[in-house]
Amino acid sequence: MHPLITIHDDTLRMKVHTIAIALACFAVLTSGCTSQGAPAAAAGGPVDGNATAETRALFHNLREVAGTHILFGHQDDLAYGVDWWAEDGRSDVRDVAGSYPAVFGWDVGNLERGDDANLDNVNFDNMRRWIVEAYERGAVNTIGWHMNNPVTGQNSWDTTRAVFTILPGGEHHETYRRWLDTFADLASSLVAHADDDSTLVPIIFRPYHEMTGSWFWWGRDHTTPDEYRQLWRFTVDYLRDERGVHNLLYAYSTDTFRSEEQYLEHYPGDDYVDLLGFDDYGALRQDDGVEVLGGRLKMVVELAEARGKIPALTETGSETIPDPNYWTDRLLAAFKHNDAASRIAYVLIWRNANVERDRPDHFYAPHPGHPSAVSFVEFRNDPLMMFEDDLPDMYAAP
Ligand code: BMA
Repeated sequence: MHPLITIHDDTLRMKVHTIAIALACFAVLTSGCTSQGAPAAAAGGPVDGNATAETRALFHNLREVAGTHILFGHQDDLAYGVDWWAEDGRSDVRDVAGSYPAVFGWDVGNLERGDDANLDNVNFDNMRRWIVEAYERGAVNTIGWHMNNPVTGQNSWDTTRAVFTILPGGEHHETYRRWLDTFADLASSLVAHADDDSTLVPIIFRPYHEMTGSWFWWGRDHTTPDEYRQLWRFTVDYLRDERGVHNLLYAYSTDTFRSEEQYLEHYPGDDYVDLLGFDDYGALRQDDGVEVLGGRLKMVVELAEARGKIPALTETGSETIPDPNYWTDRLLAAFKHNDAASRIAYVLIWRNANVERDRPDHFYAPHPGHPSAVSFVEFRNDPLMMFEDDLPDMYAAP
């Protein structure tokens, strides 16, 4: 839990608030304040000072939950499983554990091309519907973007240098704005409770992930940290201030790293990031993986807590889960390796590719009959872990 100073006197509280805003504004005089007077992040809120009430509540509730529980997440959970495709209500995780995940991961790669479906063939209309349904059941949604290379039009693994071309003044900057428009339109179309008190679904937006690796065009060897930071800040400013999208939390998500310095090398600043995460598929393959992952989790949790941000393990998993005790003896053991490690807000397990339509042997969560199902149920029942059925109201103001 995060220690909070509680001020009970309302007048005093206002004064403290005003002084805090004045100090925060002074500190960022060059970068500007939000229309509410302070950079929202400096005032302890999300980077968007005009975030919707539900988005703000999600930010605070994720920070609050981190420390007692870890939400379990799964990529594309509602879209397909190892042996089914687009069956409404279906989920490999629920089939095995009796509850949906608490966090649903999605990817909008190919949205920028105007396609009907993403790079893994998930239809965008279905995706919108599933995101809204998950929210209405109380769960959390996060969206990543395997964006095509804006120079070549090839996929995100085409590492032709491109970041500098989409910055303001760059050759493909206008194209980039149009690409962001496709995302702004999607985020603004996620309307829940449409018949009644309609609200926009809050989304944890996780662009340009795994930049400490070099497999994507925005990766370490294909851009400078400074260009990366400029791209990030432009993206936030454009979506928030020009397009008026206010249902996003912004997640900075590296791949593996060896030090705090390396973790923060591309960090665009506290005013531009709500969540500090990392993707790690490598650690638990090593013999000392529990310690290695436990150590990285501790580093990110401490960095996030020092900044008032949300820590998370934004992607992980073991392809085909060869170790039947993976969930308890590896993953849960890493979360329990040290006190700090257990204070991440969520973990997201990668997707269960459909065997017939997509890729065989590319699944990361169990499906019925898988040898790790017993360990998964034990993991699901551990008091540290939260699935959808265990969630408190993540969208109520704390
Ligand atoms: C990768 C793999 C690919 C997939 C991509 C985007 O890790 O799962 O098959 O296309 O993510 O989801």
